[in-house]
Amino acid sequence: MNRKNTTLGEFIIENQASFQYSSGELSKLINAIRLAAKVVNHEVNKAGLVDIIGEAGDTNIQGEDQQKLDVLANEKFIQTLKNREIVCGIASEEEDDFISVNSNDNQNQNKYVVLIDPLDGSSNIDVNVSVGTIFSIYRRVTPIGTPVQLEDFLQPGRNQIAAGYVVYGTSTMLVYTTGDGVNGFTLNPALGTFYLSHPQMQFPETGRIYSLNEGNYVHFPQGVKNYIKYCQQEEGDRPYTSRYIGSLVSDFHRNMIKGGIYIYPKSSVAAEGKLRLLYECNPMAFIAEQANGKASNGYSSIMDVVPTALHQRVPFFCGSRKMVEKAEEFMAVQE
Ligand code: P6P
Repeated sequence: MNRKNTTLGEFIIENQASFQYSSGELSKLINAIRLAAKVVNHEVNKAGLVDIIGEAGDTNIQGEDQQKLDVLANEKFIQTLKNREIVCGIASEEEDDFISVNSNDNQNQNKYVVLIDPLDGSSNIDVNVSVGTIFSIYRRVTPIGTPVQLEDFLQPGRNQIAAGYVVYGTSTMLVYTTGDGVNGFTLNPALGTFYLSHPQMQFPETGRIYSLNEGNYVHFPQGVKNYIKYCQQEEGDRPYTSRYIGSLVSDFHRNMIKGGIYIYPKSSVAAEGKLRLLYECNPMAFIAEQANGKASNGYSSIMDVVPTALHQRVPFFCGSRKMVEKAEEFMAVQE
């Protein structure tokens, strides 16, 4: 059911049956993420205030050591996910290794692994620019006990069963997919309730916005340079508009609504680009494809990349299908 103003809780229950693995556990998992998102949203929204107070010393008004918000977000999501007996392992941008949940229980059959970027773009916090949380959910491959990195975490993005993001912007939204389209929920802060505000979100087939850090132009591959020049030429619906927030979730979200492409390519200073495959690119790629968009490494689908390391980076081209295809044409020619 996609009735606007349905609450996220009602939506999860009403659509649970449509989820092929429906056993209620994924619903509990999405609910856990919903709770953590509300807690983090509260902290993000008062960050500026705390910082002002924090400048009086290196502790906050409660006398606690002031934690960096991305560390705090990491702890909140991990704590919330651990509390539910449905996750066997968690990987996070903030953790070197994955965290095994209930690792002393060799009969642990909790069936999901979750990979998260708890607060992407956190360097924007102190300049009051929107940031986001990104999550990716897989079914474990090993049948029981402590999860194994290679089998359970290093799965291709094609195996994801759910993915989503929270954007802490002018309003806070949770946008996610379980493989049956993409739906966006807006938080009513007065009630602490997410309401379905953007049912069945779709990327426009094309668009006029391109998002990348042109400050790195001199380091880009020739194909990217040629694509940028294409965007800037005066012909047909071009020149396009350049919009780059420095926060993947925000750039992605705007481009999904208005049409556009986000690019973080490899370069002479970043051999594989900057973004992480497992907890940034794969979840955003799953959402993009579910919204009739496209996500690639400039040559082939991101979700077909077979991961080799938890924090590996990949070049990322993502957005309106025709814009990604055009960028891929320029990447193919340069070789
Ligand atoms: P740069 C934030 O650190 C992030 O991972 C993405 O959210 C963002 O799009 C990108 O890096 C910004 O990187 O190198 O342009 O500052």
